[in-house]
Amino acid sequence: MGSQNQLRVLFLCFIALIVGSSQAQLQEGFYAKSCPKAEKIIQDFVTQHIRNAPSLAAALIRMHFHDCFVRGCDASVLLNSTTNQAEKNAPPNLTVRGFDFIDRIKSLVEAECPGVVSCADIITLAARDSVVATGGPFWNVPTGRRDGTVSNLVEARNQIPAPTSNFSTLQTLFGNQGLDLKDLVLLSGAHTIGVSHCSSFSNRLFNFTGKLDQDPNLDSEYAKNLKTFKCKSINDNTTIVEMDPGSRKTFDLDYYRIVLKRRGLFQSDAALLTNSVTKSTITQLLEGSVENFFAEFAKSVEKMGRINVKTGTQGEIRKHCAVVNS
Ligand code: HEM
Ligand SMILES: *[C@@H]1O[C@H](CO)[C@@H](O)[C@H](O)[C@H]1NC(C)=O
Ligand SMILES: *[C@@H]1O[C@H](CO)[C@@H](O)[C@H](O)[C@H]1NC(C)=O
Ligand SMILES: *[C@@H]1O[C@H](CO)[C@@H](O)[C@H](O)[C@H]1NC(C)=O
Ligand SMILES: *[C@@H]1O[C@H](CO)[C@@H](O)[C@H](O)[C@H]1NC(C)=O
Ligand SMILES: CC(=O)N[C@H]1CO[C@H](CO)[C@@H](O)[C@@H]1O
Repeated sequence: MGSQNQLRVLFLCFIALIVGSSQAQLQEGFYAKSCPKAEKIIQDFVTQHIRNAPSLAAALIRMHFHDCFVRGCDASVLLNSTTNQAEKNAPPNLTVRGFDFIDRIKSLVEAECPGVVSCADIITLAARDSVVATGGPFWNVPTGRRDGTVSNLVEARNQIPAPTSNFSTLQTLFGNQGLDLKDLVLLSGAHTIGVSHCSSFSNRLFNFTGKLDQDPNLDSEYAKNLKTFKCKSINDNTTIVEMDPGSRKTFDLDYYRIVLKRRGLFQSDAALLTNSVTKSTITQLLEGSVENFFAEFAKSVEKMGRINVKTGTQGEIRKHCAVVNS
């Protein structure tokens, strides 16, 4: 190596040092020294419990999405309301589940290494482990997120897409988070697992435009079936419906087949067919292998997991995930 090259390398190292110290980054194995067993504790707990309660997997990946879309992935979704109304109490969160589950993981991790592992990383890792436990892809999760101290209902209401969202609203809300149309399609693919309450889509069955009509973009046979066997009235807010009937516990490409058949439960699912880019992304995914979908899905979730993260000295490591440290 010539001395000029050596100098150049030295200079680059120097720059890297400055950048590195002023703005900490997420990194794989962030807890390798400070809490080497953390990832394993989380993975074992998730794997063990999802065997008996597979519906938890869906709850956890959805929680990660709701967390990241409001103030970044900072576990703000876990905070209880105090003087203000927390995200938890916003309409989209009425149906978010798994809070106790995260609390139980947190206490195991705290017992191993107190005050080290953030609630935000626990959600992110548990979401990945849930996808794995339902037969989906594994990916390495960069860690080092810190927990936020603010949770606000109005922000959740404004930033998390609603089941009634049309294409342009979805594009805007995902765009606001630095996510593109490909990410929108891939992340929506998580609807291959889990369930919905009738109330999240019953407008499409009973009163779509206020004339006691049905959404023409929902397959009419399927609508009839839902009204006969599942969602018998517009006031039913307790019955749940599988989003991928027959395989709600397996992570696969079915969601996209369902959407193409116009059997996605939400207007937001149907909206993916109203734009040429998202529509062709769906057909391409279906033409490709499941391995291809897995790799692409993992990339998009990893990207989502980087939204507006707090690192270094920002935020805090909460002691209890539901409350900020005093
Ligand atoms: C594109 C915008 C999206 C909208 C409008 C949307 C909306 C919804 C709604 C309304 C439910 C049913 C809630 C209920 O009634 O119980 C639901 C469930 C679910 N969503 Fe989404 N979602 C979107 C994107 C996502 C993303 C990005 C993910 C994760 C990567 C995700 C994962 C899930 C999962 C796994 C469930 C099932 C939850 C369970 O079984 O408890 N969704 N979603
Ligand atoms: C947070 O709220 C839940 C539900 O209201 C409650 O069960 C839990 O004890 C609260 N957690 C803390 C740490 O205050
Ligand atoms: C999509 O929904 C938004 C919000 O409800 C509305 O303002 C907008 O006009 C709709 N766009 C289209 C193309 O229908
Ligand atoms: C249907 O929607 C219209 C307009 O929003 C409303 O006035 C009416 O009460 C609704 N009917 C039912 C049965 O919910
Ligand atoms: C549905 O939920 C609303 C509040 O969101 C409640 O007032 C109503 O009683 C519920 N209906 C049923 C049938 O449980
Ligand atoms: C889990 C959770 O905190 N759910 C809350 C969602 O918001 C409603 C009020 O809008 C609360 O009653 C729920 O407890």
